[in-house]
Amino acid sequence: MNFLNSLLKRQPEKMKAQVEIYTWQTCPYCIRAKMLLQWKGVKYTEYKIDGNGAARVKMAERANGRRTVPQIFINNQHIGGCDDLYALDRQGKLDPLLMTEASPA
Ligand SMILES: N[C@@H](CCC(=O)N[C@@H](CS)C(=O)NCC(=O)O)C(=O)O
Repeated sequence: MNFLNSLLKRQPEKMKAQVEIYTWQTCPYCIRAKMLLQWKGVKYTEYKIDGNGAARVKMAERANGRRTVPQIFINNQHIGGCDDLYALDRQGKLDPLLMTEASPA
């Protein structure tokens, strides 16, 4: 497994950030975002907010007014949606964020 991970440039043991994602179950962008997190071996907290208007309002308050799903947070920092997550990854900025442990509250 370690050999495979190094071949695939995966470092799941280093993914220490606290990751949260707001989703709808059948939303393709949500599925795509979770696929990237799972591929990297990230543990995340998923808030399934299908049909829950109050939860969506709460999400939008945390997400600078953005109401689409998914909305993703790393160590309480708003990352944005699926496209934003993949863009960060392309720029090589996602792994360092995911490897940063949340500072104690
Ligand atoms: N560019 C966004 C697209 C997200 C998006 O369009 N999500 C849809 C669900 S699959 C949504 O929230 N639609 C509800 C709306 O636009 O109000 C992303 O990458 O996250």
